Amino acid sequence: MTNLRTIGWNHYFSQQFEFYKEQRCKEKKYYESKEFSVARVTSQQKNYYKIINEQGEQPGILRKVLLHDVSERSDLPAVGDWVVLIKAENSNDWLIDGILERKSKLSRIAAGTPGAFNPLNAKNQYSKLGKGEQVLCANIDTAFIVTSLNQDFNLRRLERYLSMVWDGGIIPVILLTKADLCTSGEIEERIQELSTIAYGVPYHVLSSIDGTGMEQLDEYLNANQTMVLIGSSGVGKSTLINAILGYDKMRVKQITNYKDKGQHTTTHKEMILLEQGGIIIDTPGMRELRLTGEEGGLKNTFGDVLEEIEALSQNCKFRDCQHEAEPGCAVKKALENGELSQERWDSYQKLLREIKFQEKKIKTEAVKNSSKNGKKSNKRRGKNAIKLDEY
Ligand SMILES: Nc1nc2c(ncn2[C@@H]2O[C@H](COP(=O)(O)OP(=O)(O)OP(=O)(O)O)[C@@H](O)[C@H]2O)c(=O)[nH]1
Ligand SMILES: [Mg+2]
Ligand SMILES: [Zn+2]
Repeated sequence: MTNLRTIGWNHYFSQQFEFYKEQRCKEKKYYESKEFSVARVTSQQKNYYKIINEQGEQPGILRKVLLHDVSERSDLPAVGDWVVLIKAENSNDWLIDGILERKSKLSRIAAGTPGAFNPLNAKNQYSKLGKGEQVLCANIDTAFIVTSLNQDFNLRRLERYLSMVWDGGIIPVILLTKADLCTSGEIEERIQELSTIAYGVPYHVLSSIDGTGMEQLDEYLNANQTMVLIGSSGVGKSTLINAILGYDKMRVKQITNYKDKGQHTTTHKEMILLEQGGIIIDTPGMRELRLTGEEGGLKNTFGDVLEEIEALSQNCKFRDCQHEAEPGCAVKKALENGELSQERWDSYQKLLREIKFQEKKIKTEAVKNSSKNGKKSNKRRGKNAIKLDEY
């Protein structure tokens, strides 16, 4: 029998569950005679869910009403969500009635464009939810951003992952894999590069093959938390899980002359329950990384740049200097003499432009939709959706 606490149940959720029941019973007569229980979503493919509770893992069936009620994809359960079940009429089935509020979430814009949701065009209940924010997984404590120390290593990509994780209210930890393929000089170099972008983010140098650094993971693995591994395909996420478990549970790519030639091996998110309590979620390598979220994530990722700019701009000739073409700009000067990293500044500017562009686009769409549908378009959905370059 699974103890809910070992799969992440805590006070935050139990309080909400009480509130949920109360509200439901007040809301509709229908609920008054109902029995409620909770479960955590372990997998999701379209409308097919698997959930786990004290009785073990089982299929999770959405109440039809729920599908009707939601207006955006992100309102549907995602892996890691805690869902409330109610007992169906005239059967012993338990149905998913709703989601408890997420403590954190990892999300991105679903492939395609964040086209406006228009219920009038709905083909069916699922596709009506279109391509907005896609919650990859919910209620995560720690996100391991995995990158190999060799070919995959890319600071710009790491910045994007960091933004995504911060945005979702999750703590990032960077895992640098395949240490066995690098010389100590190369590793030092990588760490040096990393320190220019990931200030204050813990990182660990590992090798799943020869065991280097694996003991550093114990502090996370023994803390009864929900963790997720994200990163490009082939960086060794599944191999790492096998190394942690001590047996080959996950399928990994067999590469004879492994360089970084990984192709997608993991095809869907998979939740692994750790013996000591806690959960680790394996994800397929992300081919595209489009962030949703506010500038907040960006601010965290580029906090050091922002601080520097703020300090420097004290010396700009104009108080409202935009650091573009103004004369006497201290930021421009710092870039010229190398005091401020040009690459980092460019990368920050690029992401910022993308956010601004998306904000504008979303506003225009919102206006269009509200006049078309005669009602307010959903604000949350498109909010600050950023479409980022694909790697
Ligand atoms: N030398 C070396 N190879 C590794 C290490 N970790 C993983 N690999 C190899 O890298 C390849 C890809 O590993 P996977 O674990 O399948 O990568 P993944 O990140 O799960 O990839 P996707 O499932 O496609 O997202 C495999 O051939 C692994 O054997 C490591 O620490 N050192
Ligand atoms: Mg994998
Ligand atoms: Zn300036």
